Amino acid sequence: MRIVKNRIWRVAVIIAVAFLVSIDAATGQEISVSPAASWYRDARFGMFIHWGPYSLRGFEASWPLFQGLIPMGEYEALPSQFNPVKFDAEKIVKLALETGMKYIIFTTKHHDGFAMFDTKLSAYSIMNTPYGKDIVKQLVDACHRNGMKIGFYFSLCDWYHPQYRDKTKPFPAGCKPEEVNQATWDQYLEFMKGQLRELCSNYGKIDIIWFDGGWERTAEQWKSAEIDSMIRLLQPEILINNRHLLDDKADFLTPEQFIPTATQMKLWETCMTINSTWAYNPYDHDYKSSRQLIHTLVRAVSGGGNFLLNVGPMPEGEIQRDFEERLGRIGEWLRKNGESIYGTRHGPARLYPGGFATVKGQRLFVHLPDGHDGLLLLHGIKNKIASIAVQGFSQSIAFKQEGLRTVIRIPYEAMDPYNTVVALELDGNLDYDPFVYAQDGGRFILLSSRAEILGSGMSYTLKRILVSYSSEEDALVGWSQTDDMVRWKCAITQSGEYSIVMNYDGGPALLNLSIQNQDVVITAPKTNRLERYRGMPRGTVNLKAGETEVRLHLKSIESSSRFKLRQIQLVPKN
Ligand code: FHN
Repeated sequence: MRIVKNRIWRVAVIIAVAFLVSIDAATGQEISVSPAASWYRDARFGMFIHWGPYSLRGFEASWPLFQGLIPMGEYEALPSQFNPVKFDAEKIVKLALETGMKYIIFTTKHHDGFAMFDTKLSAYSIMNTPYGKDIVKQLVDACHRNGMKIGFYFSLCDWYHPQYRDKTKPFPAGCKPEEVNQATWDQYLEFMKGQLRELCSNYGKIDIIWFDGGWERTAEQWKSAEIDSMIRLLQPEILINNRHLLDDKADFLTPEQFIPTATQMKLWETCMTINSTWAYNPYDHDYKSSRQLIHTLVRAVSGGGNFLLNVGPMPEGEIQRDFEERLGRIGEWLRKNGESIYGTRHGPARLYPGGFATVKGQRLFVHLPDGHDGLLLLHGIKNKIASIAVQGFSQSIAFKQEGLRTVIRIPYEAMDPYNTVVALELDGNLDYDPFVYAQDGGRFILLSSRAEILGSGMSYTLKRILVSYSSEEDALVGWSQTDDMVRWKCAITQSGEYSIVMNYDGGPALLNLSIQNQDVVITAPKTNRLERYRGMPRGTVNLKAGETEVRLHLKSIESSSRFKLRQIQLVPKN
């Protein structure tokens, strides 16, 4: 009883201190981070592993059942052939370490219900295969030996279990709540809680529970709150993701296969495949290049998120060569540039057009994708810059700082083939001025590349013409939802009437400009070729001097239309 009391006390302490609010350096946003999650926030990069008997067939985990690609009986017979004699947990953990990954998330049970661990609650497990050994235990022990954090992916839905679905019906029938009576469902929940208890009790310290498969029920039906509490009692410092459908209790959000562009108010982690399949698929050669994967890592971390990159081991337990090569390149890049990734916080939104930046104490890291012309124009740094260096390049870098503008020229020989990191040593913690100031004549040019993206549906696309900045093209694209919104911060010095001029392509669309408690409806008729990105007067607004937030959001757009915004101008009329 004392042990439980001790655990309750520790959980209480963690909750009591819970959710240290840290102010984000670049945006001033408050992000809530529990003390237990600080290692996770600093880790930035992890390995996802999807593996089970389905690897024998070289197709996706579980989903071929749903797609009718294999009869349930044939799929459920796969474990009888599963004997991954080349599985080497130490080798996989060492591969993750050499890649620069700080944690591993492993599929203990996917939607197919097959347990890759020694569960006493189901015969459908690794223990009843020719292999017959606990894969999860081997991996956990190797992680503990090597200082690698370990998390368990666990699917709430279980298409195998007779109390999860009505198995008298051909799958996928039988999974709906109304097809399973309450008593049977309660029995399934007891089974599921039992397996979670096994995973949280039998393998020592576990760092993350990565739920998945929640879509077939509600949080109430999953009894997610009860499960969340049970897990935290068993593993007081564990982190739990949001896929048990409890965002408020979740330690992090889990965008999948994309990088969110909007500022998130919680820790988040993008999970992504190297090709397009989570499991081993020898027919899927849709590989992302090492370059793309490094850029994705940089974009995720620059946005304040983590990147969880997936591998699907082959049937005998090895990782395919195509993946090992890419992980090797990423590891090389991180050995040279890791300081700009680990332990950093996201940098100012759009420090430079289309740019990505990370911050750690007095050091600001500006990330330049390969192909950048090396001419860097930064806006808004109030600090005095003590020095500038390029990671891996010994010579100092010339720069000119004039007020809030800093111009840097990176020599070609300093550039990295994938992503160049320019490290600015500041005279203190980053003091960033997000405001847009008037050009000569009092005109404000609110560039897309200076906007902070608040909406959910948009992506930021930059097509840079590497000739000079004045001809650079950038635009905010993908406007489709009424909560798609961007904001700028302006320092209005001259009160008076201003014309609103918009440079865009596409339409028709209807937008709303909110500024100093005024809402101006802006129409965007469909542009013809000559009007593309030309400044179009869209109305007027009276402004007072002072710091001003300008928000533009979509009111409506036809589904067949697209809208690409390059900039909004506020032009004084007098
Ligand atoms: O259906 C699963 C899928 O197989 C995979 O596990 C991903 C990883 O996040 N999650 C679900 C799809 O969202």
